[in-house]
Amino acid sequence: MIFDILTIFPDFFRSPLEGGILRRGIEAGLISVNPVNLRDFTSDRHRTVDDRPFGGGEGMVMKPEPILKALDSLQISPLDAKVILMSPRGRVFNQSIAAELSVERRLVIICGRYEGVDQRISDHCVDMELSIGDYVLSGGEAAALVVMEAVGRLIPGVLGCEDSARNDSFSNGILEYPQYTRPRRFRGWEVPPVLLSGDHAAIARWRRREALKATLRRRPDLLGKAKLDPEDLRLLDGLKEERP
Ligand code: 5OB
Repeated sequence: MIFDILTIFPDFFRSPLEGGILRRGIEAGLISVNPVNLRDFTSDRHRTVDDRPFGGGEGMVMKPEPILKALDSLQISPLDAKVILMSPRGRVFNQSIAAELSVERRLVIICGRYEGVDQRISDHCVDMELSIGDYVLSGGEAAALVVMEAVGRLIPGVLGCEDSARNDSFSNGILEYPQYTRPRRFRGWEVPPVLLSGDHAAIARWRRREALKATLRRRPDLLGKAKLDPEDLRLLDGLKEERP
């Protein structure tokens, strides 16, 4: 997978690419990241990438020319790449969009700044606008990093087998069960005894119930789409009874 990142802050991506999952993918030759500086595609002395909005109003808008020139320089064919604009107006990113994008050969990610990007870029050059949630950011760079990490780890071979099995936990649509490690007793706080019992079936039942309980209490919105079997539904009925 090639990630081309169009940004006025190419250095923003330096240290995140030097460690973690993206670095592993890069070293294994499965991922390459190409930060493209939009200022390299300006032709004035001040390397201007923004201008005042037509119609008046606060703030500045990203000019279309540098973005279009940067896109042209990549010589992408529409068949082997998707162009994504990071924007608070986009579809809200989630695990199923990450999975959808992980099968692409190349993702071009445009990071907006200022009050936004000239709409003609969206209308004529972009395949998908993505938001990472309902909050204000000064630019799309941090959002682009989130997308790269979530997509990158789904590319076959990027994670070790142990980690890739753990993907399945969020993919079945509910929250994780709580985890504990040594010591058994810490400042008087005990680990749930069932986890020390050696009874693997009992442990699996306890974990499923705790996962359902956490989801019901914290993220009931997830239960509508989750893959639940009849035993899960029975457990949920019990949990709803005991709910404070
Ligand atoms: N806020 N997702 C949430 C975003 C965002 C702001 C962005 C881009 C994606 O750019 C300013």
